Amino acid sequence: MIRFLTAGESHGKSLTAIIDGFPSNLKIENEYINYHLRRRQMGYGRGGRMKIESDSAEITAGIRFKKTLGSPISLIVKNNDWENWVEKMSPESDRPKDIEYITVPRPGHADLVGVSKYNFDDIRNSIERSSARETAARVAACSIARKFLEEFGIYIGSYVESIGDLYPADNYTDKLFANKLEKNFNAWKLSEKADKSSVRVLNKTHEDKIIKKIKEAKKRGDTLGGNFVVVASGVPVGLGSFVHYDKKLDAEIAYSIMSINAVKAVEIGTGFGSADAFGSESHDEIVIRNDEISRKTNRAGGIEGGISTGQPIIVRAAMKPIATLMSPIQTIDLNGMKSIKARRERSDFVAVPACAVIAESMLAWSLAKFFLEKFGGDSIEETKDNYKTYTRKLNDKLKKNFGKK
Ligand code: EPS
Repeated sequence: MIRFLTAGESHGKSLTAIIDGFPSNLKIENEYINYHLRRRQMGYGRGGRMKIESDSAEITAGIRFKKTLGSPISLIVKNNDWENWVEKMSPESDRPKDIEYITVPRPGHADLVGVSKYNFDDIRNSIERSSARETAARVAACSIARKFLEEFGIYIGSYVESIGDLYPADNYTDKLFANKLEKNFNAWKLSEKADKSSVRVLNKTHEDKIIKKIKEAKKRGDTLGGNFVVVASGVPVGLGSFVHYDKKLDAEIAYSIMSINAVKAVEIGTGFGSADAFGSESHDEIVIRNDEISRKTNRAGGIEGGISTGQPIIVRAAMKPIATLMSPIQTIDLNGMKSIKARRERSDFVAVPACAVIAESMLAWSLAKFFLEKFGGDSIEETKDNYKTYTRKLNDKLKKNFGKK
């Protein structure tokens, strides 16, 4: 079983991740992790913090001469902004007298629920750990999973589908559901294309419209959310199971993606849309394609009965608008319990492009978790042997089993 934990406050000294359970001899280079960390920092509409940070991971355990040892891996991502917060965030010193107590919670953020739950007298204590800064540690940790999957030809990519209710005229997601993809479709190519756009969309006209809308939102002191799609290609038939609720691959993926800050909805395949269609318009006909069992369409998003079908995994998620508003909405001051406008805090205006990159990472984690549960192995060589034995002539096995009848 693989697992990871992260630690770190947004303006603390650093973020830490401990990753456990990967087999030995998997090749990992810092630059691979840093590449994905840089992708998380991109996107038009980010706030001032991304100008301060240039995230990179220091590997402090579990890897020797660029290969995993099978022992726990630990990674550190430094916060450059820490220099400006040493006094305000010190773990060792007593609280200095002149440090502001934050008493005005922002609606939509974790401010109020955090202070209520943890019995704090300063909202800063909620802000720090609930900040999406933590996702830098996730991307670093999950890049081990992503690299692991690539050894088996499993690739993950994403793109932004909408920001502020602006969708492209020709939506690529429909093509995914129609399953009309090129032979040897590689989902990473979607990210390569999306990364060239400042808002990670696949179409230039769409990008221009979105940039205009973000500019409008900024001018009004407002923020925006949006939808994004994450896809995995090369996933073999058989990850996940119908035997238990917590073995279902779609449930696992929904959990992973929903855990990302500001995500409010997750769909697998046509998701909510499937509820409105006839069965005949909803399910994917089983066909033989290039001598292999396949599906005519992929509205199921690559999962049936909690098990991967071998078709691309398609996940769509919705990110709500960032909760910090420069033209704030109404809240209360906990000091005096009077109505007041919410507090302003440096923040992003839009972070949907980054959210999609984080979702790629979480999807990689979920797939690697179920992949290793199925194929096991203490070394990557052993995992590869197990994988080959299973996948070799999978369809031939079915033919043999059923041919007798
Ligand atoms: C983020 C770092 C944060 C925010 C953002 C994400 O930095 P700071 O709070 O210092 O500006 O930019 O977090 C939020 C929008 C939020 O609501 O928590 C990051 O590294 O991604």
